[in-house]
Amino acid sequence: MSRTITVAAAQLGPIQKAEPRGIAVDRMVRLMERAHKRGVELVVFPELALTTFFPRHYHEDIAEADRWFETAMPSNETAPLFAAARKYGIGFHLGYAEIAHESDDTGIVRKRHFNTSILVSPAGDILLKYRKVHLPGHAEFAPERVVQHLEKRYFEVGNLGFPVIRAPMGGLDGINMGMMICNDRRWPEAWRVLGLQSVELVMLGYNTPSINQEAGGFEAHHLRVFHSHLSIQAGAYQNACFAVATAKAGTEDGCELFGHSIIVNPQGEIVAMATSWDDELITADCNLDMCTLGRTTIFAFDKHRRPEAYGRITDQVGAVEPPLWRK
Ligand code: ING
Repeated sequence: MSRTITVAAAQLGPIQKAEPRGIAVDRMVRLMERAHKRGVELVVFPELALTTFFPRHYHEDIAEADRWFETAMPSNETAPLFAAARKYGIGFHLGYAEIAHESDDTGIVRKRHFNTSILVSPAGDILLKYRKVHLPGHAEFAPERVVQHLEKRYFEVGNLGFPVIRAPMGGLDGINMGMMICNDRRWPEAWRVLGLQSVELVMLGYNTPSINQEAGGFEAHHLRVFHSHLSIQAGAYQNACFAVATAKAGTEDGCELFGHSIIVNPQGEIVAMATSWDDELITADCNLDMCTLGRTTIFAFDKHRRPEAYGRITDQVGAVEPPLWRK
């Protein structure tokens, strides 16, 4: 009997700045109902799925940005999601902005802010939590930008690493599941840390502008979706795992985010793709046995990796200049 689970990317259309969380949660519950009708066992919602992509908005008083964060999960606003999961027997991945009161590296307990995702069982147990490591953008107002991207202002770098957990999901008694968030997908290091923990299913949400917002050079518009798909397909192929990548899409207060959520198999093939930039459910049957081929041949890490040659990957942050050739 193959180890197959039916998964869905539950893509969300735009959430306007003025819209309360309840609007998004209602839309997400409707997507979960649709997922149930299609026999879906695990639903992946986007990054920061409860609100508009608020890092595009500058708050001079950073405390004002707390309005975009959740101080409890579940909460009154998100309880309907957990209730729907229980009602339909569906697990779900949710991205949201998290306020946590916990100690930092100096041991001081303080109010901390993270770009977070959780994996929730049908019973409502939080099986896994991840906090975004690769925060793109900038921390101060950037007047030259078309639109701000202030993730470095509002979030701390995630402090949970890239964890993988083996847990029951759907009809299976154990699946190796891991998460990353948006910009993380562009960094092969993130995929490989998950791959080195035998991940079988990577879940990620994203909010990605459909046009280049930095005045930093030409980039053809069609390459935005291409680069996203390229990163996810490569990550899945090179780590012999499935990936479910779910967009928050459409035009939020005049700023367009692209959709085209995808589900990718361990061969790097796109097995399902959204074609709208609105609420849309895409589904796929994932036979996890497909992970075996890659990780026992080309990507049998224990047989082929040479960590002694990889020192620069963890020793260095930025690139250095190479030595100059001399005859
Ligand atoms: N968004 C974007 C992403 O990595 C970005 C930021 C856009 C980076 C385009 C580079 C190019 O998809 C988030 N939220 O990380």
